[in-house]
Amino acid sequence: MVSVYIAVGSNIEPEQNMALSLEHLRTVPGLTLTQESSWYKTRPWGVENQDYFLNLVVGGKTELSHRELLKATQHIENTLGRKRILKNGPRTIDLDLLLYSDQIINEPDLVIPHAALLERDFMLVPLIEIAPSVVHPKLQAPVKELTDLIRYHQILDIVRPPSTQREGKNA
Ligand code: PH2
Ligand code: MG
Ligand code: MG
Repeated sequence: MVSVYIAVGSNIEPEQNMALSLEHLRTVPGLTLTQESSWYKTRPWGVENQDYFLNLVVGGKTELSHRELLKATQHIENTLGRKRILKNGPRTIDLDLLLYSDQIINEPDLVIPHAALLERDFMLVPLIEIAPSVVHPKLQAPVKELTDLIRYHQILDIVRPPSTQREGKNA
């Protein structure tokens, strides 16, 4: 079993699609989610003339390989109607693998740690919220010490507090 951290983002019916994607992630065989960050309302990065995003990060344990996990997340994206029309454009759901164990992976379609993890606040801040001491495998430092590397400050608001403080968490 290894630890994994996944970033979730949406700006098409984001409340609904974030909730749906979490439900799907919880049903992936071989993956157990253990942590969910707050939900952050964020300004769109890249293509600015589009609706605001919701972003969060989940943490879990998995016995899947990184390829199996990528396949599972892509399947969820497709199930939720993800269309790849415009780079950085509107999306129903985007599932990005941020960290997989302490591994450094460079494959044509998968780079871990995620190449933008440190520069985008909507990836790093929710990760720090749930796993401040997790070590970035390239920089060999706890992620909580890497906030100076953020280049894009897109977070506007927290729209939902951490799930551990939410009613019905254990329901
Ligand atoms: N994802 C992108 C492009 N721009 N902006 C925000 N605020 N949040 C995202 O998740 C995001 C983005 C490409 O994946
Ligand atoms: Mg992305
Ligand atoms: Mg993606």
